[in-house]
Amino acid sequence: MIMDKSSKKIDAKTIRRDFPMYAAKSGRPFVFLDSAASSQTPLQVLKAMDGFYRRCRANVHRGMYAASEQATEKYEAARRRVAEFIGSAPQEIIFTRGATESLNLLAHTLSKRLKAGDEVVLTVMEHHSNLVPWQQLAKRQGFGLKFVGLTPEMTLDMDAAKKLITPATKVVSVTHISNAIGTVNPVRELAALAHARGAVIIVDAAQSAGHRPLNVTDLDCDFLAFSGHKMLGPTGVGVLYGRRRLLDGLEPFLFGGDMILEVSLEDAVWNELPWKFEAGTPNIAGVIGLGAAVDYLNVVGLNSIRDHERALTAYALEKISGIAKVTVYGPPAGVDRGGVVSFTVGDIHPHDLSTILAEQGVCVRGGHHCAMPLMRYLKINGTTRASFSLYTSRQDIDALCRAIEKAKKIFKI
Ligand code: C6P
Repeated sequence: MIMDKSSKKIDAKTIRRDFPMYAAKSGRPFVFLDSAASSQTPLQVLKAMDGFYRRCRANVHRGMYAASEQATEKYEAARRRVAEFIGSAPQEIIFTRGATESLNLLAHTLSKRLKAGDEVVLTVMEHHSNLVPWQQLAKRQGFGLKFVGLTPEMTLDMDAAKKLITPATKVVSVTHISNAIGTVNPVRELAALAHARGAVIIVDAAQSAGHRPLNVTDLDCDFLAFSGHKMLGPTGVGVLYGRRRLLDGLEPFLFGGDMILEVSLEDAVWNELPWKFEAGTPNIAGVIGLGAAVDYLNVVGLNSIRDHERALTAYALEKISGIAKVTVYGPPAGVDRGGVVSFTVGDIHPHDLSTILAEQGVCVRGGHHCAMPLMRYLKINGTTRASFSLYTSRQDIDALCRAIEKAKKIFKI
């Protein structure tokens, strides 16, 4: 696999040849600005999954026959590629259904050790998947939750984080990049604060994986979660990374199938890592597709993708905030951001605005983005969000701006 570590200018028009959705005819322009919800999938990923179903359709780790052995080899090869993608060992990569399942797995297994007086530190910008599991478990078990707020620039308030992370803190769990406002959190600094207090740190990388280089050693995180479908892979597959020594000490989350080494009627012995956490038949085609997505991203180059998205975000911030009656949320231009621009237009409800934009072929997300507490914190009911990927072009952003102007005319603002 050729990994391109340099940064080359991405030509979205050329990239789009690999994405069949851009060739599908619907009678409307296809201005796709909703990659934060789910990305498009390139042919290379579709082919890899098709190859599994056509040529080695069998279960993994079970059959002694060729098809099963080939399926197992492809499945484990994908694990090695994902491990390399984030700088970990293959034993530290657990395949799940997505970031939500990875985060639930962690909350359930880690909270078994928590008791009244212990604390988990989150931020006000967490996606519900990294909030609700902790909230529910805190109610059941009596441990406390603390939330780091934002600065006026909508970056994480690190002064508050320093005060909130104390010897009572056992877990710090933060999003790497906010799906709702694009804030990039200083994970390495947070990891240092957590580790100094003897706590572990979980990083929700759902919005950073596939958008910029990701390395667990550089981040110094203990656990990391992400989804395949947001990084050009198929739906229904995700990743949980954990430091080996920590995963070794955790109880499994789900029971049955491959996670077991030996069972008697009375008890069971768990398989070794990573299979200890992979109960039942996994999403084999999904994992193979995810491996192909990693290959695709590596060939284009994560630095190039990051720089492409940064340039688009700067362009979008300038163009969108230049429209009268528009309020843009998130860090100002010049501060590092994910490829997400969230905004409101006058008092148009974000659902109404996204419907009008959709009529013009512009696909965005409108609403609370599964980050309702953040919306409340910002004192708004939601935003309209445009989000980018390697196939996004400046023309898409121009089309969005024209569609916003049209919506303003319709709503007479
Ligand atoms: N955010 C969005 O439109 P799943 O659904 O399990 O693949 O990912 C959950 C998740 C967790 N953390 C973050 C930061 C996320 O952005 C998401 C998914 C989508 O913003 C769908 S709500």
